[in-house]
Order: sequence, then structure tokens, then C-alpha cells
Amino acid sequence: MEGVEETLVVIKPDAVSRGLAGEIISRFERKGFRIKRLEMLRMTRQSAEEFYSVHKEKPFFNELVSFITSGPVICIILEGRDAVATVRRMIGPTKSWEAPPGTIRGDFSLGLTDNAVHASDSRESYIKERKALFGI
Ligand code: 3AN
Repeated sequence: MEGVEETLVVIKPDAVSRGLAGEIISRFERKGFRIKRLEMLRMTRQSAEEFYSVHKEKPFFNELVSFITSGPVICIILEGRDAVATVRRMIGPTKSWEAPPGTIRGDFSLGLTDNAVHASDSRESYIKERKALFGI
């Protein structure tokens, strides 16, 4: 298929603890993405800092690292057409309370740091994030 690529989704601790993982994974499957890899894990402080290193200078960096390490996350590599941009559209904007209905954040979250899901925003981010989480 033309334009097939991979992207990375992380179901964050808020969504995992609320029992939303199945619903979120199901949306990506129903859309047509193929799950290439899936792992539930607890990020260490070190892997979280590496994962979020682009935000190192941001005032919310510590909050972000504390939150993502606060409980288990589910890390998923998805494959499909235009995966990076398509998955970003499916999750919706960062501020969940502004996210349109029909998006994952729009339907399941009101949070900012705790906004249910993360997805790579570029091919470069995907490579970096995959390395931080899966070591590949
Ligand atoms: P996205 O996850 O939509 O790509 P980014 O990359 O701008 O958003 O931010 C990464 C993560 O940092 C967001 N998912 C959110 O959890 C958190 N974040 C972003 N802006 C803020 C903020 N002003 N205060 C607290 N956390 C934030």
C-alpha cells in the first residue's frame, strides 16, 4: 500500500487505570491500522526523560515525567497509511477539553498532562520515542 508507515501510541496511566485501553486500541484496529508491537510497562524516570526530552526546558517537564511514570502505560507500534498524521487526527489536540467529539481525547478526557494518549508527531519523533521505549 502506498504511504504505509509506522507510528507509536502510548496509552497513558490515566486511561489505563480508568479501563479505557480496550476501547482506545479498538478504535485504531477498526480504522485499519495493524498492531506491530504492543507492550504494557512502567516507564522508569530515565526512559521517561528520554521519551520527553524535547520538553526538557518546559516548565511542565517534571510534572510530565512524574505523571507518565505514575502507573503502567501501554505502548503500541501501529502500521498503516499515513500513520503519523492519521493517528494524530484520531487522538485530537493536546487540551482535551477543547478536543472535538469523535477524537479519543474529545471523547474520553478533560485533562492536559493526563490526556489519555500520546502519539508521535513526526517520523523523527517516532524513531526517537521507539528507541526510548523499546530500545530499537
Ligand atoms: P501532544 O501530546 O498533543 O503532542 P505536546 O507534545 O505539546 O502535546 O506535549 C506533550 C505532553 O505534555 C502533552 N501530551 C501533555 O500531557 C503535556 N503538556 C503539554 N502542555 C502542557 C502544559 N502547559 N502543562 C502541563 N502539561 C502539558
